[in-house]
Amino acid sequence: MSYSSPVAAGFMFGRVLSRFRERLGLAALAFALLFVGAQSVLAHEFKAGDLEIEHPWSRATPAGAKVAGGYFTVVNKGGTPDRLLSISSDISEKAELHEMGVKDGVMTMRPVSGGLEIPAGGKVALAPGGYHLMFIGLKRQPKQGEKFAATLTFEKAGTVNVEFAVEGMGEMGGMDHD
Ligand SMILES: [Cu+2]
Repeated sequence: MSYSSPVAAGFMFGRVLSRFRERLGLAALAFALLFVGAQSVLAHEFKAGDLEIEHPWSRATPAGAKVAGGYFTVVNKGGTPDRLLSISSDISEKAELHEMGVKDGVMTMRPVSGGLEIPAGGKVALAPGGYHLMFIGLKRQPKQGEKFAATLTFEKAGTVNVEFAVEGMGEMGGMDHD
């Protein structure tokens, strides 16, 4: 079979696409879009200078919750260390970098002062149970499936606009902070 014109090719493509959609459903279509779109649906990353910020994500929060966590991995491909200095987002009054640890047998969180170093050629993961961002004073509840914008400021790489993908509440979704 050959396509004699772009119009015919487009028509055939449309036919194939609609049949494909019928047979495999929307989930498969979303997966197919991974290979078409510039930015993927499931994984996403942001670049600034030598830094790559991989898959920023947050959790949906129960109604009335005042805080939400923020997580991602920063990869430093450069030859000098950098430092995450500050975070801001329209979703909350303020955002802090926190560290989780055990003090006197009790899990505690405390703000990290002086920023978080991203070693040269290394990476740092912000994840539940360790370093994380805290969006404090939520202006609304982040909903599962949406993305919200935030700005990260690094000492050398400067300011990076990222989007946090909101995932389900999960086991630790209701954790409290002071
Ligand atoms: Cu915290």
